[in-house]
Amino acid sequence: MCSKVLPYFASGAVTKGFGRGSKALGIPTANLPESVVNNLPEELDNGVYYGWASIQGKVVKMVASIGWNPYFKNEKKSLEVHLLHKFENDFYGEELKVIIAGYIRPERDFSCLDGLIKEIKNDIIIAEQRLEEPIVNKLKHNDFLMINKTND
Ligand code: ADP
Ligand code: RBF
Ligand code: MG
Repeated sequence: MCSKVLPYFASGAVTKGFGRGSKALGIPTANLPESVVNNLPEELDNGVYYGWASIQGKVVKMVASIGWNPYFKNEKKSLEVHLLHKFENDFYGEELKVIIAGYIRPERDFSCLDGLIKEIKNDIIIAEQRLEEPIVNKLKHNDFLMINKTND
């Protein structure tokens, strides 16, 4: 993985995803709009990443998946973000900003859903650790995440 495009900054309104009930699996993923996905640089390989996100004025850790989700054989590329924070309500339509800070692994196929979920839980452990490293940790203070689009 060539990291010259990292950290990568992206933002957009949270859209409806594939509705496969990833929430039921305990891993809801906020999907970014197609326009954001289509504008991702070629150098940003498909795969799993960690970084920071801001939503509703809060900055939280995140893990993200970029690609075609081989396990589900998607026909559309997606950028899905699982925020490492418990939210009481959905936030469809709200502005989500992300700083994709580092790469974890390529996307893989799995022989069962259980295997995929275990791998995602491991991605979360890796993300939690890497986001504590000083250089990566300080990205959470980046203006990109702080500046609110509204004028209040
Ligand atoms: P969809 O297929 O529409 O993306 P999901 O089952 O993946 O549906 O759920 C994603 C939605 O859940 C998000 O768009 C957001 O509104 C909500 N949500 C609640 N908690 C989280 C979280 N921790 N991370 C990401 N999304 C969350
Ligand atoms: N889908 C895959 O097909 N293969 C993967 O390796 C994979 N890794 C993921 C890692 C993370 C951190 C996240 C948030 C999602 C990943 N997905 C992957 C996408 C997953 O299939 C999708 O979010 C499902 O809807 C979860 O049930
Ligand atoms: Mg989703």
